[in-house]
Amino acid sequence: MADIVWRNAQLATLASDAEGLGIVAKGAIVCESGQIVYAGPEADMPYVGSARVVDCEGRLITPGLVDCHTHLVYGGDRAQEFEMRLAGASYEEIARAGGGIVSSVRATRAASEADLNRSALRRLDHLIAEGVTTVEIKSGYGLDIDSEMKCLRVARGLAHERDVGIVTTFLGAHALPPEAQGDKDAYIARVCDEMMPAIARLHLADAVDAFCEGIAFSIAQTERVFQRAKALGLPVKLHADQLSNLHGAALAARFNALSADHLEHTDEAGAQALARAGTVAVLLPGAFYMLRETHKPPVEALRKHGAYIAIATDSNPGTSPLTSLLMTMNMAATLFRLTVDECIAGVTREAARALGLVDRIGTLEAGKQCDLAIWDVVRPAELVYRIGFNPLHARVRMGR
Ligand code: DI6
Ligand code: FE
Repeated sequence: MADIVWRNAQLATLASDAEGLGIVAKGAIVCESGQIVYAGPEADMPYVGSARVVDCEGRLITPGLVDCHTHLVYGGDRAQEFEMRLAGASYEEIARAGGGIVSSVRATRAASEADLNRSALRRLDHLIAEGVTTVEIKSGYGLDIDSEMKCLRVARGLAHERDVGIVTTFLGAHALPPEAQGDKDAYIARVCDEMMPAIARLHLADAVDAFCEGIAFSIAQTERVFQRAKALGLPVKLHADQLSNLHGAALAARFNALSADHLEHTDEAGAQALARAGTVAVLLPGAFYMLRETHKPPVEALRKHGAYIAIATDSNPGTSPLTSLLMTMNMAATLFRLTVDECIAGVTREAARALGLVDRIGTLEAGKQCDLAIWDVVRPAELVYRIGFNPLHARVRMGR
């Protein structure tokens, strides 16, 4: 028996077989036990008996938003480093001088689980206030086994305090911790042989990520991480080609990664490899903006080869202190020239795909979890066009 119905709404269903956003001008959604059982024209709605009926008064309903790439759990902040960057220092210079990611590692190690929970909740609440119903959260500011586990436990724990889906990713291969004294290979061995198996055993991570970059880890080191993840049955994803083209996108495709993220320096062959593998290209305009990067991801090539494109906040203390997916859509449109449809698909269906969850969330279709964002807008473009304005009317997760 249906328990709740939203009627008199404009739907952006994002249904895979539909054109563009899959708009239904006068639509209804029927929910039963937290699942969508009908999403389509109100005129064709099935009999709903005594279900509660909500009149949406013409508002737009999209799938609940999905932020598929964040580093939400960390200690401290990097406002001081931001000031140094404003004074002329580059991100790479700061990283090489022992600042950057490593300064967040010090603060994260020093923080208690309660501290980390409190600071992450404040950021999570900003996302939720804009209609986000699922968030991916990476570790990667602990970089030793206890601190990485601490961050993953905090991330998982957020789902008990807020009505939100949390997906966790182990990013032990994010940076070299100070105690490794420059020995990247030895550290990667610890990531693969100690940290990852222990984290897998406790089911603390749903996937494994790495930062493949000159200032981080090489292609060969990333391959070792990926091979171990595959052996443990964990899907992989990659921070690829953000600052230079190490051909990380092609590597991610070779391992059938869920996603390859950043991609500012990816070439056409990399874009084609992603498309062929079905690996989602996750664009992160917040980091592009914050670093005043000028080399853009190969959007035309991704389109030409038919790659899936998602966008995410990359919320992190260094390169993207951003907790707004609405702002991220605006940035993706203005900076990368994504269309409105690409932006909205990028924070719903394609972001769900990047998490391996597109069979459960990300569209308004029968059989999907009933996660909705109901917006006080007339045109879907308004979600992308405004800057710093939140038109969310209501947020529904699992039918509530
Ligand atoms: N790429 C990024 O943009 C973040 N991590 C990564 O691998 C930056 C993380 C930081 O600077 O704290
Ligand atoms: Fe990131």
